[in-house]
Amino acid sequence: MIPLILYDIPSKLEGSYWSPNTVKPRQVNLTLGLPFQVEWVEYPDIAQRMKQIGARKNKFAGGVEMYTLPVLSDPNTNALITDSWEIAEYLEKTYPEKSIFSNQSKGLICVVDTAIFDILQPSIPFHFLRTSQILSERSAEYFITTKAALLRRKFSEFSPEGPKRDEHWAIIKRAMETLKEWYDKEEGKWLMGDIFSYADIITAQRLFWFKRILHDDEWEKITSWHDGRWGKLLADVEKECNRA
Ligand SMILES: N[C@@H](CCC(=O)N[C@@H](CS)C(=O)NCC(=O)O)C(=O)O
Repeated sequence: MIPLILYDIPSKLEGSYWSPNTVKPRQVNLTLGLPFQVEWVEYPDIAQRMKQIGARKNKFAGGVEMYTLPVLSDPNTNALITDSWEIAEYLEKTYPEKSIFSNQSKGLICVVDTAIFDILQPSIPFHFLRTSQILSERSAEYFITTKAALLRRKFSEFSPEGPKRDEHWAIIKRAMETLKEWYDKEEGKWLMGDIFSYADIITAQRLFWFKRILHDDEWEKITSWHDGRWGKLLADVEKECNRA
């Protein structure tokens, strides 16, 4: 089998990986035991590089279209796919040795994906602030400019220390309490009880993002909540993905 190519965004961190969207297909590739290599693309180069390889733009609510990563190229089938969800569906269908959408759970996992996004979204300016600090200088400049336009606020007002930052932390804490309630509904460590699924990869991608971008004491704060279950869940998902 020819290795797949996963297009990802680099950072200044050791190991480079940080992006919550590109980590999902990486974990699916690992789960399914597929060989893959990474092509790193800095933020300001994404559109040009994706045009070059013929990838399509991603579509967002409100009709906005833009080039985004992850993009996956599969030289075995000539498929070229934009968007982490579509990549997961493609990989499950094309390489069905192991299922990540067992028991026809695709619809429900899609709802989980949207719900996790929605409950954490109000704290996003804080995550944008921390993300800007781990990117290369070129990518950080692009990231700050585009996110300031998106949020319609100055970078210094993303998440200043004080009441605004406290509010962002309160949102993250409430979101993790909601996730705990969902996970506690079934016996077993996964959202579907004993069945590992793409839903766990979605939860883990958020935890992974937090771990990579937050300051050590901030990540420790999250791992101290709910008897340390979030650090453990991330480790469990990473272990499960690497079992292939
Ligand atoms: N729903 C998309 C979101 C992808 C996305 O927003 N990716 C970001 C990086 S994490 C991106 O490529 N942004 C390009 C830009 O801001 O120019 C997915 O899951 O693939």
